[in-house]
Amino acid sequence: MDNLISLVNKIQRACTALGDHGEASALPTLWDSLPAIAVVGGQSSGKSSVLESIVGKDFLPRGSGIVTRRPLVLQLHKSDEGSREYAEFLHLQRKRFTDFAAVRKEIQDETDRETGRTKQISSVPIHLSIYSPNVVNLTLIDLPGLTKVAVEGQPESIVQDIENMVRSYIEKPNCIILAISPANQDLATSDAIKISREVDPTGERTLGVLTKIDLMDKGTDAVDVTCFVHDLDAKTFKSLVLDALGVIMF
Ligand SMILES: Nc1nc2c(ncn2[C@@H]2O[C@H](COP(=O)(O)OP(=O)(O)OP(=O)(O)O)[C@@H](O)[C@H]2O)c(=O)[nH]1
Ligand SMILES: [Mg+2]
Repeated sequence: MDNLISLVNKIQRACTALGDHGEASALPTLWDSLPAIAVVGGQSSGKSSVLESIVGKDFLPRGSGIVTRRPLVLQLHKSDEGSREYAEFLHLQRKRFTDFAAVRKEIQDETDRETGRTKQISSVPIHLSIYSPNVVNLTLIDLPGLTKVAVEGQPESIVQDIENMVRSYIEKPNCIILAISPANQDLATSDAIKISREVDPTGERTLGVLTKIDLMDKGTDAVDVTCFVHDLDAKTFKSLVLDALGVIMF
């Protein structure tokens, strides 16, 4: 299995180097047949924060407004116990980053190189590899958040452009979807659930993730929120969660 993951990682890097990153094209792309795990959700729902929690490091640009503006393909490589953690970008191959604050800065700078210092987006992914004894071998994809209106400096088409880009990643049958919804909003308004239901109606490859549990109103119960999605009564749902099925809460 480890050999297979390592092979997929190599092919993914080769695809990016060759400019094949799932853009709409008349020809089928190799990128489209590779397995991936992608986060989707509304802007500022906490997608990048969830990926940081999985890696256990503070290294992604986070904050209010549009933050993630290019897809980030994050490859995690488990290294030998006791070895030093470092990060490497595909566009800066000779440089090893051991300071993760510098990794965040490079992601921001590399985003600006493609889009300028604007609020615009680009579908050209940034490739980042992290080598650490504390990670599992996985490839995760961070995506820009879905929005409803264009803000100053953005073209009118941005809402549809982001949706098309997100869709191009998650509609692949071999993409596992981490559908991120903030728990302090009604789940009936969740962009993540809306789009993931469209591309994966049976929920076979979708995992719901609730963020911002700490910001829920006093007296509200996260289990009530989640029962809505699963159409279950609270007791059944609690037993399912105990069996570690369905929902992760950050
Ligand atoms: N209190 C609280 N804040 C959170 C939580 N998760 C994320 N945030 C904050 O919410 C803001 C947005 O988080 P991001 O991780 O940047 O959200 P995102 O979905 O990646 O945003 P975009 O890339 O702009 O779409 C940041 O200020 C985070 O610190 C949470 O569980 N609790
Ligand atoms: Mg983000």
